[in-house]
Amino acid sequence: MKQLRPLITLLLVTLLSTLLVSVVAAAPISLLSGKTLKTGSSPTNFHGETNLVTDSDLSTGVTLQAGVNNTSITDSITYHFSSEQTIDSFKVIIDGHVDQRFSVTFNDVNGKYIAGYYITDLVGENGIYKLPTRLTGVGMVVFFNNHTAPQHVLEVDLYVNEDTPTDPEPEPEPEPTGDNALLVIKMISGLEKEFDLTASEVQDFIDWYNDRADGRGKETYMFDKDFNKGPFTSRKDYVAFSKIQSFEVMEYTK
Ligand SMILES: [Ca+2]
Repeated sequence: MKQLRPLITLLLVTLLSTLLVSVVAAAPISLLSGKTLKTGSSPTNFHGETNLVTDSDLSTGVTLQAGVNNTSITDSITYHFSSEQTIDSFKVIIDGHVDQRFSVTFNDVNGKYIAGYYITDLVGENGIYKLPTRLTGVGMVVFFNNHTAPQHVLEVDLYVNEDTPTDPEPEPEPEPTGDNALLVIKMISGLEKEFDLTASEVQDFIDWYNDRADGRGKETYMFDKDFNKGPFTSRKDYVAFSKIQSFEVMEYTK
């Protein structure tokens, strides 16, 4: 049993990650819920309307006759969108469905065929079928009974995954991320001072500046220049807060 524990832990971790991923993954948005769909013999010949297949009630539905080429037979349900849609999955729940043929066809706004699927060719889960590929530019959907006997359709729907990420909050103050940065300080006198610094040195300066702006810290900031020292052991440059007009940080990676 002892040897099993790491395996069980691994399984638990995997399960938890899967759960987390499904929670984080965007929820599909229903495109047909509550909509009124048209019933008829074809996508252009209608006999009536129904909202019994979009009422989220599994005790209500519409019976579609066996699909035939006859304008008086109701064997399909159609919905026209007023604008182009993107579809990732669909729902078809048929009373007592086992493997009877039933198709879902997607056309564009002009009625041109985009793609069509038999629900028996897709793997469904609780009546939801994921499309093999995302469909775009969909203007119309047709649910059709391809079986040789009537089928009672309880619910249909189309879904698009909400996966447009929201814009991240802009950083209140950009933090230096490059390895090195050129800090250019413009003094009130018009003089510009340039310092070639590491990211953490720039951060030190920004921290000092922000503190100083809040009335904390020293009036002057000291830069220890380790470049262009010449004959001197060190060169220090002092910058007074009250003399700074503005400063700019230009990051670069060496
Ligand atoms: Ca229903």
